Amino acid sequence: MYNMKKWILIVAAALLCSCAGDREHILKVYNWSDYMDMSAVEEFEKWYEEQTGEPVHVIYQTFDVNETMLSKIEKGQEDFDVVCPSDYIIERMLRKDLLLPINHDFGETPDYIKEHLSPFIVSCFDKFEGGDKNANDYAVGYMWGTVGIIYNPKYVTDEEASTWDIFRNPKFEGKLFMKEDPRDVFSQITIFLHHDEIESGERTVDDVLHDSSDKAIAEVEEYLKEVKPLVAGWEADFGKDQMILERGWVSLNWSGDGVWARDQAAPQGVDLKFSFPKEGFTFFFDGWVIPKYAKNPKAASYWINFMNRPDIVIRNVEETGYVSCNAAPEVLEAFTDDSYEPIDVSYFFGPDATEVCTDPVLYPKRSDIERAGMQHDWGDRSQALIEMWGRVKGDNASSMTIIIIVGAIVLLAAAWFFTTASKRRRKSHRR
Ligand code: SPD
Repeated sequence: MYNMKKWILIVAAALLCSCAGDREHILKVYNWSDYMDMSAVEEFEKWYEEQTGEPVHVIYQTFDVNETMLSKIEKGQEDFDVVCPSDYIIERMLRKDLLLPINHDFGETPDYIKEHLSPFIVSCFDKFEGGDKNANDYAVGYMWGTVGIIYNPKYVTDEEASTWDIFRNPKFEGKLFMKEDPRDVFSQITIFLHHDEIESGERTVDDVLHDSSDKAIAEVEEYLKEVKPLVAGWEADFGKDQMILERGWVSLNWSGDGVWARDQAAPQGVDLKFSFPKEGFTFFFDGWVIPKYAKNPKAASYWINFMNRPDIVIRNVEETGYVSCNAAPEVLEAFTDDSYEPIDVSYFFGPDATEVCTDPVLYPKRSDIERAGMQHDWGDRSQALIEMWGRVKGDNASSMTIIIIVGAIVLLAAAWFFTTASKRRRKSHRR
């Protein structure tokens, strides 16, 4: 028996060692769901081996909200090699010293990042509030976009969809979808509630977005409690499908999901549009970063570089509907389409791009971008927002719990009734 135990331990230790040894050939990627052409993952494995002579196997996992990803790294210290948080979470990770700098030493391999990253993205990353660190040294933009409203013009007018107030309109009861993302929802609603001050110049969108006071949170809480009875669902990623199926008419959503849903719905005869509400809105930047618990930072920086190779950029944009942070000429060409009116996207592609025929949801025109603001890390105040969200959503949870408990009691009672009745029948048969 003792020998048997000893052998089990030896085999387990050998297995553990061999796994640990393999870790240098494994790349753990943690990305948003529905955020990549998955054939690029396999292609990366081949490309990496060609470039470095070393094999690599990608383990690809997904998340739906920033906070899940952050908690796995911050609290769980999980060893993801490369992850894709949004702007304000990148700031938090910088401030908490959770990131490694990106190494641009690619040997003979071209540096696609430095070659083609949009100057707009670099200047926005310069404004990240990461303490004494510049976000451009620790993060490379992957996709960016805006938060707005996907709507179905069969049921909703352009006028109705031009304001965040649409979520309080009883006409759309049971047809409204809200993002299950406290921070993105908070930001749009607080902009809406303060649009008078923004219009009068008393405050800027940025001032309003920095305001994490109890008062600001209470105002949004009140608005959301009013909205809640009208909402059909709070969704992390299924809102776009609900819109295609016409179960939803209005959805607070990301522009990339707007493009994707619109393009999927059109062949089915469903028309979907995306609006940039008049009161203002936020834009977001999701970027690749290497957490400090990474075990394969070399393959991680090659991954980030590969994600900026123009053909991979184009495939990922086509697959997801989101707009890349990469402004290579091939990308501009791929998304130029004469069926659109010319718009000014020089802020993104450079001074020559003042009249480009491109999709204005994918690449918003300069005047729309000027109405948007960026979200920042709230530090310890983030907790107050999460608590408010819990209070707004909480009633749902308790009524659901009551339904489950009552359902379980009814089922148990029915089971007890039928078992006793059949026992009684069998007894009376025997008699
Ligand atoms: N399908 C997931 C797309 C991820 C988009 N990220 C948006 C982040 C906004 N804070």
